[in-house]
Amino acid sequence: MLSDGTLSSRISVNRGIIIILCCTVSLLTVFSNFTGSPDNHVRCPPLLVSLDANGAFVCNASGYYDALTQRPLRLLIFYDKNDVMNLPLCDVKPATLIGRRNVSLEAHSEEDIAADNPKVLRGGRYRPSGCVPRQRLRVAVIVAYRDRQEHLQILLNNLHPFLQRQQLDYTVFLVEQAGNATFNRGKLFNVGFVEANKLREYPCFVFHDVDLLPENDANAYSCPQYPTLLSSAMEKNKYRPIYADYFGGVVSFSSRHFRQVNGFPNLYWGWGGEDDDLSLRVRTRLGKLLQEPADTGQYTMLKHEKDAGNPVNPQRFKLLNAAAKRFETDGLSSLSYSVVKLERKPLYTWILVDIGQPG
Ligand SMILES: [Mn+2]
Repeated sequence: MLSDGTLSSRISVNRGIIIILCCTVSLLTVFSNFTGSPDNHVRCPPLLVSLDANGAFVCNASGYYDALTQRPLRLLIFYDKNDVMNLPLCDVKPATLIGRRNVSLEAHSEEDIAADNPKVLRGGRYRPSGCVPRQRLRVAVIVAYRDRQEHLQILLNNLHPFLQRQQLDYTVFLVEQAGNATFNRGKLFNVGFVEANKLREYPCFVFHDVDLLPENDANAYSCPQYPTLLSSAMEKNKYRPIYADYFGGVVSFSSRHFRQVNGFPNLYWGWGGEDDDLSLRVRTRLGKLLQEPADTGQYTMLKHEKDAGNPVNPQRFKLLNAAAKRFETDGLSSLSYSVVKLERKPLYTWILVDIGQPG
């Protein structure tokens, strides 16, 4: 475990680290009051603990600090449950799954949803307690968003219980476009990818529309061999396939593959096209994309009026025709934005972002 990756991933809490306050007297002696060392040689032990952190721990010369708040952390004791208690790896199909069920279309307040999901940590994170999530079960769920409060509430009310039943180590990120410029779904997803990875390294990403509700928890929000269309069967389409190589709605990507295709295109402002561009990127670069089988990829789409901030993009066919020429130059490699606000809300990490306007 210690050999993989960077310091921040090494010490990140996603290896099933928990706090213990008893039975650890000897360890306590070793690590208590560890807040850095005067000689600038911080070892940032892999087994440690924080009293006041709820986020990504990063080590620098003066000790650990919280990546989000930039505050130094008071460390007590951490240990890796996997090492100490020999916990099993989480099952890919855990016994907590219930299969298909009707989604709830009720819009509860975020406070009520948080109360109904007491195991969800601030920032919209959950970690299973009885098992250690495999690498591909550590997931950032990115929701592109603007001005759909009711849809958001309905989504969160369905999504949190759904994801917990899947025994994932997950965090929900809400990436909200600031201002009134035309909506840009692809760019918001790119921002979510970059910002989430700054807070913690996520091996797996799910990019999620706010108005799609998964119906079947056998539809795993994790990362199989290739990028996968999770929303393969929509109720409004009588659960039939949308069209060949459709890749919109809800898709999953390993971080590695998302980087390999240079992410979403940034150039599609308004409705349509960015998903087909992404589909093309995946098929060209990676050779194939997967689709969740129709008997598990069922979704309910929330109804909404035509969205004035997200008009159909008349440029989309023109852009798509020349899409292959832009894979290298348009995407993660050309992404520019500025974060207006980043805040850990009870049910999600909220990223309000200025992505500019159509240029
Ligand atoms: Mn929609």
